[in-house]
Amino acid sequence: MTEILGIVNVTPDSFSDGGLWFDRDAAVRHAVGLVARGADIIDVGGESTRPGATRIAISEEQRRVLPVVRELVARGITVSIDTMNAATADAAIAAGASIVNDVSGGLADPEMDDLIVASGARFVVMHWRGQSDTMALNARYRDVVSEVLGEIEYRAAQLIIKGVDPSRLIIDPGLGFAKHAAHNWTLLGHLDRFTALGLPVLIGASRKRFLGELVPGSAHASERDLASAVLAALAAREGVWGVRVHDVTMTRAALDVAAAWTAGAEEPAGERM
Ligand code: PMM
Repeated sequence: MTEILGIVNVTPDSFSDGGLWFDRDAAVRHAVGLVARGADIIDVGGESTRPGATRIAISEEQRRVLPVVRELVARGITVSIDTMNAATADAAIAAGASIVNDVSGGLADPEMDDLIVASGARFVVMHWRGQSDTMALNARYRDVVSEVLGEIEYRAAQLIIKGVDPSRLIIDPGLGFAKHAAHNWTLLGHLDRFTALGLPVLIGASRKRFLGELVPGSAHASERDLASAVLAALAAREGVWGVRVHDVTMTRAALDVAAAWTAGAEEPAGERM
């Protein structure tokens, strides 16, 4: 079954849900609700990565996320920490987080690799070409699939050489990060190249701008949930390990349909009820 990572952004400015879960208790309540609706993992982030976002102090990031991580772990929830800072990842792991979801794949903080080697946590190697203020300039590719794949493989190999067991790695093409809509669709159309690497693949497409460009009348991010759920189902059929989403209810239904379809395909065609 495809894992659902439910997003909890403890930020005042994320592009789709900024400010909604900024208060600690509201963030915890929201996360518990996501688990009740079918999330397998909660991805907690304290810093917005939307295009043009300004970076915040590490102390402020930790003030936002650590109490939420602690509270969720105490309730038996599997937590992933969405951070580019090794110090925050370290503190979150100490608080019980079991996955570090670094949108820079370890490139933003030179301390991140060593922390991951030492920590035993799982690590998301997302494709990234620079902070959000330079992202648009870096969206240049001759062959987007081969370049994104090659850059991810290079990062994964560096981590493995340093001592990270491959079973701890998850890869992510980083939709929307230094990618225009056409790049995202080309990457999704060639997901088999990513799954063929043999590492679990995570897809984060939920509510992103390229879905808004496709679906008329979805100027507001929350109007992109149906498109996000359909995309999750198609990605699941391609064999991805997980999807990172805002609307867990719709995603759960979409993934259940995809799983039933896959099970149907495994039945002998001539079977009579
Ligand atoms: N996208 C965002 C944040 N974190 N993590 C992973 N692994 N993959 C993504 O695509 C990704 C991410 C930006 O979206 P948000 O502002 O809705 O959290």
